[in-house]
Amino acid sequence: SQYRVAVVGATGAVGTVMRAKLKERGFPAETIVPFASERSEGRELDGVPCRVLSDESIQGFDIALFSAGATTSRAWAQKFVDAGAVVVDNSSAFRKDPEIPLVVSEVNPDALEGHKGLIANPNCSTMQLMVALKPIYEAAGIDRLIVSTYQSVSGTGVKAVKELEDQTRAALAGEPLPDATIYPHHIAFNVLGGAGNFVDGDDHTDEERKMMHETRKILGDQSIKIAVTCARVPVRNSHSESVSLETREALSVEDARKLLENQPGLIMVDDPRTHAYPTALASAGHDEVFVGRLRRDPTHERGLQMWVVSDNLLKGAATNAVQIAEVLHERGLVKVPAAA
Ligand code: A2P
Ligand code: 11C
Repeated sequence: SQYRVAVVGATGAVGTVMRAKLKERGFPAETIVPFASERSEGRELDGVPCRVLSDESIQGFDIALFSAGATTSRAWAQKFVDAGAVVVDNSSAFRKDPEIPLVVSEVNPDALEGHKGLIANPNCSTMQLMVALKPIYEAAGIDRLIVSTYQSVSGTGVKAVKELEDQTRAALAGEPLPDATIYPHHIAFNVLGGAGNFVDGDDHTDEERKMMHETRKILGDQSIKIAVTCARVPVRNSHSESVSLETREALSVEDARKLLENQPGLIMVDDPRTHAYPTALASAGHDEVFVGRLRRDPTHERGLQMWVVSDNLLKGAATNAVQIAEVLHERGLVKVPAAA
């Protein structure tokens, strides 16, 4: 079958990659129609003019991939569903809704069965963590998790990439740095110890809360204890994560390594003798999640530590959204159930 596909947020950091991945992976699309804001109306992307969202313009699609921010998703995703399209939404708008599947394609694809038209794509930092935790969780359970992230600026969008570049250029030229506009501090030559926003006086950022909530939902285990610090670093692409975990049952480092080596979508890069471990630069442009530094936590007999890196625009966002569309296609789930 050939699907009519809409990409909402098609000019953005993630939307651009969504369009490229649909083509590169050979998704059976008859048309790929880009949607963006009024600023981009009529601009041609791959020869197709960008549309603005309206009750008329959204008719006639089978699938819509959304990455235009939570406000746009809240306003328009359900309207696409009502018009007959299955929506895979990359924003945070619907992830917490217990009725809406939150899916990492290699981790919990069965959650797609019985969907009601809306499917949520996890946050990028959670996404890569899930691929690395899944085989360990299945084998030995996870009692406690401590994660520190080192997140790239492309996770914030194209404007943040420009802000990093502009500040870096000014700093190298010995000029005063342009004011920080996207982040609360300068990002060039800096590390920001609270990626995301502090909402309503919370002592965690929303980005940290997402990882805590989404991890438990995707692994289907509310009893996992999880502590998170999310940091923003002056890196263009790929999030890196220091992960410490305590399994429920005994699991040797050797067995954990075998499990990770057999996990689809995951590549081990781990040889201390040659300084081989994943880096942001080396992982950028690849669809996989890369894991290295696997070792025993010397403070806990069931503790393991590892370093998890992945391109946040690819597996962390666009690739997984397209993989969800592929699973929907393979399982005959590209259809919106009739309203009850
Ligand atoms: P536009 O380029 O016309 O502003 P990023 O995540 O890189 O910041 O990109 C955000 C994406 O969401 C862009 O494609 C942007 O389009 C799109 N977008 C923002 N607001 C709207 C809106 N109200 N309706 C549709 N698309 C929107
Ligand atoms: C970041 N993960 O790197 C975020 C961006 O909930 O989809 C994506 C926000 C989201 O800042």
